[in-house]
Amino acid sequence: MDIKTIEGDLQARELRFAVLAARFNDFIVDQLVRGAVDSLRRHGATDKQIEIVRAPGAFELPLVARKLALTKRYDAIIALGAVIKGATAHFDFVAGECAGGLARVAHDTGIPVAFGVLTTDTIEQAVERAGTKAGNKGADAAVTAIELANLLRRIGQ
Ligand code: INI
Repeated sequence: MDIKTIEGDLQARELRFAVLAARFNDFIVDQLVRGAVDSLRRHGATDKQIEIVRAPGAFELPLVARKLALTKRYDAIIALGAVIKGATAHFDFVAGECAGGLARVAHDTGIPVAFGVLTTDTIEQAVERAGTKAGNKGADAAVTAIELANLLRRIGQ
């Protein structure tokens, strides 16, 4: 096919990342951070290219992500958290504000924000997505962040 295709590769050697993690449910979120950092390293990033930033909970991630994006220090932000339904009645508000807020930050600033926030019914489901049966969603979000950062660069060139 002779059609020009623009896509982002998975090379992280020249990119800077903020790994933005909620402290709430840290026994899960720490595994997402581990997966994200491991994935960035495997794709060529050194530790100097990665900064880990902690926020209180998933609800606060959009505010902190916006501040980080506006510094222009990062090519992408990887937002990590775990909102678990069984543990809270205000699940829908926390999860909804978190997802919508993070999307708005990306749209408003042009800095990619990868969504690595688990929203599950049970703790077991969260454990499955944090490095056990169902992979590691932090690692997945990191790969998305790399691809998006490279894609936006290429579109901008
Ligand atoms: N924050 C989370 O990251 N995950 C949760 O499951 C959660 N629950 O269950 O309530 C949660 N709540 C805290 C919230 O994110 C804010 O930090 C808090 O409401 C203060 O603004």
